[in-house]
Amino acid sequence: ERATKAHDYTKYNNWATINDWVVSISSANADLISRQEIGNTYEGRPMHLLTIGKKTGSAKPAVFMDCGFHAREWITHAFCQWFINEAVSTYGSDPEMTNLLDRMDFFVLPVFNIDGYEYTWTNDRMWRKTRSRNSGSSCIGTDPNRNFDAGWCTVGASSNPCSETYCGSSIESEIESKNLANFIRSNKSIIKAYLTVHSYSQLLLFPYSYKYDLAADHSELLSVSQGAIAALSSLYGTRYTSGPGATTIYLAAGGSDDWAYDLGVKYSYTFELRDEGRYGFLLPESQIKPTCEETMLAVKYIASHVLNN
Ligand code: ING
Ligand code: ZN
Repeated sequence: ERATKAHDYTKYNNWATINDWVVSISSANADLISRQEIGNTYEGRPMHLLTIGKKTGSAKPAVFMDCGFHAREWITHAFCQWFINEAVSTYGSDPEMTNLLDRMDFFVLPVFNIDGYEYTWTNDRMWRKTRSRNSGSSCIGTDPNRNFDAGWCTVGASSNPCSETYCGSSIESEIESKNLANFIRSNKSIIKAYLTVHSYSQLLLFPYSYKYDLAADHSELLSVSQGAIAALSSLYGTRYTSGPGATTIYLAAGGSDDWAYDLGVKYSYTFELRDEGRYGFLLPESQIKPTCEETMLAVKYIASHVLNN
C-alpha cells in the first residue's frame, strides 16, 4: 500500500496531478460532488466537469464556472481547485456556502484548455491558445476566447492562425469550445450564471465585449459586479474594476461570456484575477492562497444574488 500525498492547493499543479485529484475528491465527497466527462480535448484528454451541491432529487438552479481557458493563466486553474475544496470543506459550517449548496448546484470545469496547460508545463510557459493544427499554416492553436458565436471574428480577433487571438476556422472550431457550448446549451434551463476565470488585471467584466451596446441587464450586472468586488476587496484591500468588457478592457469578439449572455444566461461574468502586471501570468505561489480566498467572496456574492433573484 502506498501513502497518498495530500493535494496542495497552495501550489501550481500540473494536469496529471489535477486529474488524479478530480477523481479522488469526487469519490471522497460523493454526497456533494458528481463527475462527468463533457468530451475530450483535441489531443484526447478527458474534460472532467464536477457538479457540486447537495443532492436533493429535484431540479436546482445552477452556476457554471470554468478555469483555464488560456493555458498560461495558472492562477485560474488553482482557483477552481481551491473553490471545489472550499465548497466541500465549508459545507455544514459556513451558513452561506451551506445555503448555496443546499439550494443550487455549481458546475465546475477546472481546466478548459488542458492541452495548452500541459504545453505550458512542458514546452512554453507563456502559451495561451489551444494546441490544434491549422490547415495551410505551420502555426498552432486557436484562441478559445475568440471562438464563440458572439460577433465572431469581427473585432479584437485575428483570422491569422499565427496570431495569439486567432478566432479559429469557424465558430466552435475547437472541440473544447464545442464541448463546453454543447453542455451549456443542453442545460440552459437551469444555468443561471456563467463565470469564466482568466488572469490578469483585477477586473470583473460583463457583456458586452464584442460591441459597445450596453446589455439589456446592464444596471443589474453592474450593481452585482460592484457588490462582488466590494466583497473581494474587503479581505485584503485588493482593488478591482468592473464594467462591460468593451469599455473596461478592449473590444473583443467571440468571447464565451458574451455568447452565454446572448444564449440567455443573464449573470455572465469574466474574472481577471491578480495581479495588475508586476508578475502577470507568473504570479508567485505565495499569492495563490490570498488570491483564492478573496475571489471566493466574489463568487459567493454572485451566487447568493443569483439564488435570491
Ligand atoms: N482576457 C480576456 C481575453 O480573452 C476578454 C478578456 C473577456 C475578452 C471577455 C473577450 C471577452 O482577451 C484575458 N486575459 O484573456
Ligand atoms: Zn485569458
